[in-house]
This record gives sequence, structure tokens and C-alpha cells, in this order.
Amino acid sequence: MDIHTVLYELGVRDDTLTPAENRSLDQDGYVVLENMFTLDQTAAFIRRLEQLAEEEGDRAGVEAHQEEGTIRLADLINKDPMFEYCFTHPRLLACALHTFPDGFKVDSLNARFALPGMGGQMLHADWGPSQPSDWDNVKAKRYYGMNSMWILNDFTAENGATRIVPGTHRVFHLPQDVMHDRFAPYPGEVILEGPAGTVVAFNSHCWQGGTLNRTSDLRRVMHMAYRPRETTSLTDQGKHLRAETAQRLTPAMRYVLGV
Ligand SMILES: O=C(O)CCC(=O)C(=O)O
Repeated sequence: MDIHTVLYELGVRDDTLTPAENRSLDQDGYVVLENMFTLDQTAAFIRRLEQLAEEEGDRAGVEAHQEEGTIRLADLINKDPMFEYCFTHPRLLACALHTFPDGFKVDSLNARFALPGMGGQMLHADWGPSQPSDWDNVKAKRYYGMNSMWILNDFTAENGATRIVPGTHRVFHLPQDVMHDRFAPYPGEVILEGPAGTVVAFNSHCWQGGTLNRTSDLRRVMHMAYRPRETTSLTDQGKHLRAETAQRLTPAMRYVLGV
């Protein structure tokens, strides 16, 4: 199997993304994809995630990352077949192929709920160099990651919608190199307001972060991330994959997971 055969099988075609959407990924470093899932799916995702949060309690998120002021859940692919929809969505896979023309695989699928009054993050990129020469790869558009926000309840400026700074995947330094206070607004940042059912795919080199949830409700999102095929995933699917998950996956799904 190769990536192109697999993606064709999963419904990706040459015109799955419009030229404007491809341009947005290139120029802004992100693209907004509307109506990626229905209201019924939204309700089902929320119900299942809240059930998992209840079951996992203090341990929720330990497989990847825990963060004060939020409920995090990780390794979702092993936790319910409903999440297969996220890593196999043709429009998101087309974004991943655009970002990694030489091939990619799943990095992780996690969720992040910002609690009321919490959730504000420093502006950051989801990647940092291990050595200075890593920047040469970024300059050559050999990117280290792509992530996506699966908006589960309408993102507003009040409830902690993610902020992103367009074009920062091509500035070749990190926010901490130029900002004294990374909680402060940054010139040109965009607050990603949008309805549930929207997915925002973004280059992991883009500067972004959650903002403060000023409402009395949770602000809910899932993060579906991909990475270059030859690298090691945040949630190494080969090690984590449970037998019952492996059993139900098609060969194309296994390929995308890198197992
Ligand atoms: O959930 C969000 O709004 C963004 C989260 C994020 O950027 C992160 O946790 O690294």
C-alpha cells in the first residue's frame, strides 16, 4: 500500500480541497472547513467525551498531557469507534497530504475542554526545534506537524475560541523569541469564532493558543493531529493500539495510523 492508494480508498480526490483552501493552508497556515460533522454527531461526541471524563477522573489525559483549568482526554482512537470518523475524514486527510506530500500518519486524537474562567494559554507553536538545523527543514516546507480543532460547541470570543496568527508558519522563529508577555494579544491574530461542526486545520508551526473562557459553560474541542510518516507519534499507535481496535480497522485505516 502507498499513501495515494490509501487516500483514494478513503475518498480523497485531487479536488477534495478547493484552490482557495489549499492557498489558505499555504499562505495563512490554516484553513477553516465548515460543516464537517452534524449536530447529531456533535451531541454524540460530547456525550461520549463527558462519559470518558467521568470514568477517567483525575487520570483523564495522562497518556498525553494534563493542563490546569481544563479537562483533557487522550488516546481517543482506542476509546470508541465513533472517533474513526475524525482521522479518516477525506477533507482533513487532503489537508494532511497538502502539508506532507511525502506521506504522513496520525499523531494523536485528544480533547480539551476549557473550564469556566480558565483555559487561556500563552501564544505558542505546537512544535519547537530539537536542534537549530531543524529550521532548515521548515524553510524547505518539510513540516513537522499538522493539527486540527474539531469545534464541539460554538467558538466565540467570550468562551475561549482559539486564537491564531496567520502566516506564522513561515516566520521561522517562535513567539517566545519575540514576545515578553505571551498571554497578551498579538498584532494580526485572528480569533477562530465559528459554529460547532467546523474543523480548523492548521500547520503546527503556526502560532496559536486557547483564550480565556469567560462563560459559565465548558468550551469543548477535539484536536486531531498528523505528522510526517517517518517520525514517532505523540501517541505511538503501534504501542497503544488495543486488540479490539486493531480488529475493527480496515487496512487503509491501519495505514493512516501507521500500524
Ligand atoms: O484548545 C485550544 O483552543 C488550543 C489548544 C492548544 O493550542 C494546545 O493545547 O496546545
